[in-house]
Amino acid sequence: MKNKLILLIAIYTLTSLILQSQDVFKTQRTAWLQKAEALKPKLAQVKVKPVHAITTRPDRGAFQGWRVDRKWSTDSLFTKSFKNQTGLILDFGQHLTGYFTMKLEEIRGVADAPTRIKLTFGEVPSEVSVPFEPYNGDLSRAWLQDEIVTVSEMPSEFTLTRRVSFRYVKLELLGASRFFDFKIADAWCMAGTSAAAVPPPLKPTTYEAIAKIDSIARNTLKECMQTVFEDGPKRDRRLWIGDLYLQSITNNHTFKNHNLTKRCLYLLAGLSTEEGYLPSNVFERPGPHSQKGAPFLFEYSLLYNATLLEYLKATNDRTTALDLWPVAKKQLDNPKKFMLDNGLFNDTAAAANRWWLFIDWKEGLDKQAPIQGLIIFALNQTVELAKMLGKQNEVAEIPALVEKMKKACMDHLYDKDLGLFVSGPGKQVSFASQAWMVLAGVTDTAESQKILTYVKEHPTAVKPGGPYLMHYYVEALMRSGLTSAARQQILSYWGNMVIKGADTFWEVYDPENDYASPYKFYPVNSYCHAWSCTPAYFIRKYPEVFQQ
Ligand code: RAM
Repeated sequence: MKNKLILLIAIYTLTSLILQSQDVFKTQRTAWLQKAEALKPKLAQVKVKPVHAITTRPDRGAFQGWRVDRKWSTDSLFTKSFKNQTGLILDFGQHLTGYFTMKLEEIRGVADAPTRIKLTFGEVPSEVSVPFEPYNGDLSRAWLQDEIVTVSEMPSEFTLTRRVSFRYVKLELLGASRFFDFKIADAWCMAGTSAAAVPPPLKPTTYEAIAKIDSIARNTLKECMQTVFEDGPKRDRRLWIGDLYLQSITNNHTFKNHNLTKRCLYLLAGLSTEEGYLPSNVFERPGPHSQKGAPFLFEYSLLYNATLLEYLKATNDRTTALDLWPVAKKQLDNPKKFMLDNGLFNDTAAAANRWWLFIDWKEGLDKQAPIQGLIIFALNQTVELAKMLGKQNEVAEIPALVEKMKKACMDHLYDKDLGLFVSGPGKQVSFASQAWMVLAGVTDTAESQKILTYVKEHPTAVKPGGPYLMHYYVEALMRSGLTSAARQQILSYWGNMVIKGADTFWEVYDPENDYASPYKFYPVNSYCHAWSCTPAYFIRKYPEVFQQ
């Protein structure tokens, strides 16, 4: 027994020693995290006051069934008793991310008891209108931005410690003494962003609807640009690689805050696992850390490489790209892990091993073909990066792997009768599969045009579930020269959000279902979401298509 114990302890110590020595970036990670820290931006702050007081009312024709009803000036709120105005909503007229302050003052008698007020912040009207209880959502109930404040003295000014992200705030009186009366004397938000630059105006020839989409897309990105590129300033308020990729390419064509991208690239590298693989998302506070134990989001680790390549192209900052090259190279271990001899990635084996293959928020989407395309895309991007850095000898075997994987697409995933790529045992046809095959360069221009056209006509093709995949679909249209279809897609998809009242673009949008939510409760969706900002990228990168 004793011997067994000693043996176990010895094995444990040895394994932890081996594991420790296996921290592949042990010597670099501290410096990477220090660089990230040094690049932390100071936010530009503005004080913003509400523009109106409003109420909402149910309306079947309105987005999520709620519309702004009456509007009146804030003067009456700020001068008259709040007791008769409970339930009022302040409308700030724009999406804000920051700290909310309110001032309360007596207007009759003396505050002989505490006053309790509930504040509910919302990005869209439904969030300040529908009850949150009973809450059956999949994510923490605490993401919903309702806060109860108890004020013990008057006059009084308080600032919520929680950072909020909103356009509307509903104020409800939960308790006050009947021996005195008070008013809300003032309210404001100190709003912050790290997107300080003003991007150049669009050409005067730009169609009005496109200009509007561009301005909302920029606003979306601006709000998500805090001390990192957050996925959503309301939720999840953290850096995710997939979101970063799309934000950084849009930033390259708008705010050009390249240091923020650099900071994020360093932060992720510094928080890579001991094996050297990238976590899908990281938190900044209380100190930089990743969500240990979370499933490995395989494709996001690969999209890091694409982000680094685009950063290098936009900045020419070879020093950073060379510093981080080992991380990019390390990610290339993974695609090979579940690669079959025939060049097909074994998505079911990867998923069984707790790898998260995301592609889109879409129930029932088969991932086999889209992930195959995405891997090829990322491998190509990494080879391009290697070439720019003079490191092609370090990825010498990749081009052959790419060819093999492309051949596997044609041999096993292409349905000649349909003229489309199919995915999984059920041979599912989806927009995701066609888009990623195009972006992988599996098809030439003529073939790409065909598959992107046929998929639209296919009666049961699985459509994109949200703006994230919609971005890649539009990118695929652009890449195949279907530029007017790309323009049309942006006008109809993002344009439709504008018609439905968006100030910032949403995390999830299904034109056929305003209540769609991957989290089983639509108010917890993020309505200012990173990956929805890319119309500004397309509009500015291709002025000949979008600004004429
Ligand atoms: C959600 C967020 C985030 C995304 C991940 C995969 O939690 O919407 O933006 O990157 O999913």
